[in-house]
Order: sequence, then C-alpha cells, then structure tokens
Amino acid sequence: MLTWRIRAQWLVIPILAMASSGTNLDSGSCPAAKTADSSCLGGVTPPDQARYDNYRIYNVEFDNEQQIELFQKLEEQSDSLTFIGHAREIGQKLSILVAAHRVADFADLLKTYKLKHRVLTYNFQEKIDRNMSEVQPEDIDASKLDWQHFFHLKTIYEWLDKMAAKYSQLTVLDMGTSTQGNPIKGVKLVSNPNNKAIFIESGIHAREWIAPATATYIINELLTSQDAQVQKLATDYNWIIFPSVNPDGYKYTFEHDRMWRKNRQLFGTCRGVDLNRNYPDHWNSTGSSSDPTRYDFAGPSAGSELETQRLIEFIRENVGKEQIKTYIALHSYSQMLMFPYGYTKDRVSNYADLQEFGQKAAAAIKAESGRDYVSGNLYETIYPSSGGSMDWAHAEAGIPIAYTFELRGPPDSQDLFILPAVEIQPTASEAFTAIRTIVEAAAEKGYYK
Ligand SMILES: *[C@@H]1O[C@H](CO)[C@@H](O)[C@H](O)[C@H]1NC(C)=O
Ligand SMILES: CC(=O)N[C@H]1CO[C@H](CO)[C@@H](O)[C@@H]1O
Ligand SMILES: [Zn+2]
Repeated sequence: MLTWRIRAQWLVIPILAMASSGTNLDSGSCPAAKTADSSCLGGVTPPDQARYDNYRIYNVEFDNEQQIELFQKLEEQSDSLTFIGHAREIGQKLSILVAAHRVADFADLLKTYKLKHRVLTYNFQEKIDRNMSEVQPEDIDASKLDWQHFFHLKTIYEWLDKMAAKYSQLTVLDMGTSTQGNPIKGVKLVSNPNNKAIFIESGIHAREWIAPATATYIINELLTSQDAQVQKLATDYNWIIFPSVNPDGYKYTFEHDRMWRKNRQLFGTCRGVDLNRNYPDHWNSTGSSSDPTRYDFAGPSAGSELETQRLIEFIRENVGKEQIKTYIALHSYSQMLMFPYGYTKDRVSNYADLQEFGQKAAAAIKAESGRDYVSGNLYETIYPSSGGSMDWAHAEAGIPIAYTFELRGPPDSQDLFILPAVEIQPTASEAFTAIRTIVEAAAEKGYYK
C-alpha cells in the first residue's frame, strides 16, 4: 500500500515542481523526496515495481498442428510473452499476456498464421492499479481482516494469532521458515483428538491471491458460522489450514511484481522454483521446465526447496498422528475441481469415487452461485504437470481424498489472477461448499471410518 501512495505522489510532484518557477529539477537536491533512497527523479524515486502498461491479454484458439508447433516454439523463445498454460492440442484456447513492445509482431503472427483470437484486455496495468486499491495497508489492525479486501502476509499471520487467542480449539502452527526466512504459519482446529483431519494448503503460487483469502474465510466459517451443518463439520473433523505455503512469493507480489508465481530462490541471474512442480513424485517428467527463468521451473532436483521440504516433513510427521484423510490445494483461476494424477492420465485406484465427489461438488457450486466448475483428473482437465503437491500427498503420503481447486475466474478470464475483491466472498463460499460436499460424500463412502 505504501508503494501505491508513493506512486500517486510521484504523479503529483513533478506537476507542482514545474508550477513553482524557482525549482530546478536538475539541482540534485530533492526536497520533496520521502523515500529512504537518496537518488531522485523529479523529487521522488519511483518504486522498484514491475509494470504492465499496455500489455495485452490475447486468447487464441488452435485449429491445426502447425499453429500449435509455432506457439510451442514461441513460448520457448520469448520471455516477453507470458503463456498461461502451454500450446498442446487442436481446439484448445490459451491466454497469453503480451508485452507492449511485442504487440505489433504478435498481432502480425496471428494474422499470418490465421489464428482465431480475441483481445481480452488492452492494458493489463490498469487492472493491477485499480485493484491495488482493494489491498488494505500492511499495518492495519488484524481484527479488521475481512473478505472484501486483500491482505498482506503480516496481517494474515496476526489474524491467525488473534483467532487462536480467542478460540481455545484453535492453535497456531509453524512449519518452519521459508527460503528468505519468513515463517510458514497455519492453524489447527481440533474439537476431538480422535477426529480424522482435513488439510488445506493454499498460496503455493504467489499471485493467486484468492487462495489465501479463501483459506482465512474457511477458518472463520469453521469458528463462527451459525449454520448447524458447518458447526457439525467443525466438530466432526479436525482442520489443518496453511493460508500461504509460499510466503516469500506472496510478499513479493505485494511489494514488487503482482504477477510473480514461484518462490524467491536465487539461480544466478534469475529467481524462483515453481513449488508445485518441485515435489518428489515423478518429478520433472512432464509439464514443467528445467529452465530457472521459466514460470514452471521444477527446481534443480526433486524436493530441492525449503518450502517443499517443510510441507513434506509436516505431512510425514502428522499424516498418521492426526489421521489426515483429505488434502485440498487451493489455486486460481479456471474454475476446476481436480484430483490426481497430474503427471499421467493413468487412473488412481479410487478414480470413480473422486470423480463422483468432484461432480457432486461442482453441482453444489452451480446450485449456490450459478458458476460452472468442471471436475476431473488434473492431467486431462487442465494440463499435464508433474511434481505437484497433490500427486505427492496422494501417492507418497497415502492421503486418499486429494484435490486441487482452481477457483474463479473462468478459463478465459480477462483479469487472470487479479480477481476483483467483490468476488472474494462468493468465491471463498463456493470453495467451502465444494469442500463440504466432498467431505460429506466421502464420509458416506466410509473414507473417515
Ligand atoms: C529434467 O528433464 C529434462 C527433460 O527430460 C532433462 O533434460 C533435464 O536434465 C532434467 N533435469 C534434471 C535436473 O534431471
Ligand atoms: C481486474 C479488475 O480491474 N477487477 C476489479 C478491480 O476492482 C474494481 C472495483 O471493485 C472492479 O470493478 C474490477 O472489476
Ligand atoms: Zn496455481
């Protein structure tokens, strides 16, 4: 929020400076500068922030193999084009964020190769700016946390502490520190030590802000809802919820680059491992990159990252002790409820059950909000990817019910990961409805006996 204020000031100050005739912009003294940095530019140093002015989002559709090959090459070649997914098959629709300086030749390419397409957004920065006004300041009192705004990591963590102080059945957990030394904090809600537990992981991808917001919503509902069905879920099961398992990345999206996805591990000239490609289960076999500059970099080796190791250790230590029978990973966007595997289309042993629960959950969302969510295994529903936490949790940790949710918006969203704050509450509510539906359906089938 601080950076937002500085930017607003930055627009105003040069105008004031020009209006007062005595001011020499080249004098080297910067009386109006309020930043700690001593260098200056017309009075105030601009923040070190990625900007996406005049970046466009294109949604393209592939008609033939030549177009697919072309776009696969294009993704390899250019870091000025951010692919949201990879070119794979005829009929597929793909969103691509195109840097301003590439708009002309990208448009030419579409024309030359006759690709069907739509421009979803002409200036992505506008969306980021507008929605930065929906972020509460970092130093806000954590008791003001709500589901009409987005919140910094610090506020979320303070809120967990406050809730634990208020509700005796809630304890704060700490998995340990991240690469950059931030704690990975969560909570455990225990009504009865003999209950089976549900584990919720969120925020593994930094820019998917709706995921941590949904996690806090669920914690709050479980503690405060007057709905008898919700109260029953809170007392029949124990809940372990970590709102941000990639705290370094989450902080970075608030301070420097709204579109950051990975952790912040350094690799020479660039940073970041996609933590959801780093788990030691068929690691680096499909749908991940070996290149550290890529958004889906799998890391130098399986389980190389501290954040990955923390979660693995936590699950290993607690899966038996806490009887964790359900694992939910929260992501955005695309509106999908997916189960293993991500690395292969081979079916898990309880495929039919997971398919059935997923379909019931999608129907429950449809009834609640009218939104369309699709359900299926991850490999076939979104795209093949290996090293994901869900595959690991199911195959290696033996957790039978495992899902990855892609929350709002729709697959051709114009906002990508910048979900308007007015949608936090309904999105979180429908996600919770899906979880409830899955848990109740799994209970009927005897998964929690
Ligand atoms: C990951 O897979 C790619 C493609 O098969 C391979 O070239 C690369 O060496 C692998 N990386 C590691 C660290 O094994
Ligand atoms: C992407 C975007 O701009 N989303 C929203 C930002 O916030 C305003 C105000 O709530 C919404 O109207 C936008 O749709
Ligand atoms: Zn994600």
